[in-house]
Parts: sequence; C-alpha cells; structure tokens
Amino acid sequence: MTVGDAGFVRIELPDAEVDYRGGFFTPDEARTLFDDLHTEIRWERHRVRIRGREVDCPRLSGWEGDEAYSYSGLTLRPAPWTPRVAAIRRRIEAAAGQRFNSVLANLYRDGADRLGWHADDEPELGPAPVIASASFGAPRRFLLRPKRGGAAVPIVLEPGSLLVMRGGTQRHWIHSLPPTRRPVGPRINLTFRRILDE
Ligand SMILES: O=C(O)CCC(=O)C(=O)O
Ligand SMILES: [Mn+2]
Repeated sequence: MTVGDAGFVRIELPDAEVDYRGGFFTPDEARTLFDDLHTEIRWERHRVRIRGREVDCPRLSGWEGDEAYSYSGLTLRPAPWTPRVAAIRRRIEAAAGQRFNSVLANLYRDGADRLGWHADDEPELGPAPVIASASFGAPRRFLLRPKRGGAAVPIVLEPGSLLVMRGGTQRHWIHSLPPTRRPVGPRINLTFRRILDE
C-alpha cells in the first residue's frame, strides 16, 4: 500500500484503481452529517427488476442529481440537491479531482440491509467511471471481487471515510456490501457519480 495525494491509501488490486482515505471527515463532522442526512434525504424503498421480477431493495435509497438515471432496469428521477449533499459533493470533488452530477444515497438500517454483487458500469457512466463513496454511521465491510473469478478483497468502510474507484475498477471488478449477523447500527453511504451527456 502506498499513501498518495491528500492522504489517500492505494489499495493495490490488478486492473483497478481504488483509493481509501479514513478520516476524510472528522469524527464530529461524520456524526453530525449522519444525523442531518438521515433527516434530510428523501429515503425510499427502491424496487429493482431481477430476472423480470420487481423486488424491494434490502435497504433504503435516495437519489439526487441533475439527470435521470437507469439502474437495474429502472429509471430513477432524482430529487434536487439538498444543500448538505451539495456541500459534501464540493469537498469530494476537490479531493477526487472530478466533477459529479449525481449521487445515490443508501441507508442500511441494520446488519440485514445489504447490497448485492454489481459493478457501476451502466453505459451512461462511460468506459472508466469515477465513483466516490462516503460513509457515515456504523462501519461495514465492503467487498471487491475480480469479474474473471478469484477471492473477494474486504475493506472496512469506517465512518467519515472516502473510497474512490476509478480507471478499470468497474470494468474488471464487482463489489458488494454483504449482510452481517453482528449487531450493527445504521449506516449511510453516498456514492457520487458522473453521468455523461448523450
Ligand atoms: O454502501 C456502499 O458502500 C456501496 C454502495 C454502492 O456500491 C452503490 O451504491 O453502488
Ligand atoms: Mn456500487
């Protein structure tokens, strides 16, 4: 592992660029932001289409941004930026060196809430999407696994941390947020993305 610009640690994975920075937000900021985001985001139970069947997602989600976005067969109409999320976006843009025009927020209410294996590789994100993921609340294990097969690599996403995935990460790897039997409190995650123009 190497510590690079702005305190990011490079997680060395073949054909991927994954950088992690713990303490991107101070513990105080992270606690306050958790409470504010919990109250201010328009949380909904999204439904996705899996093998032709619509099912409830095992978590709550909110979408903010400039453009509509399709995700697992559904088109999401974003809510306007809340001032808090817009301010977080500016800070993350400066650290990641990338502009974002949308964010998917996830609320994992307890250890049963989860997100299955996927890549953020929708065509409208372009060939090498930059995804910046901020975490608040309970720490949870995030897994990355090569698409061609192989062992999963765990990263514990601590509250106040920022994870940035770029380059070939979405093309060559999938990721998930597995459930846990340990008693854990709620966690909020914001994943900033850039939807490219047609
Ligand atoms: O909750 C997380 O850390 C992962 C979120 C994610 O992968 C997504 O929203 O696409
Ligand atoms: Mn994802």
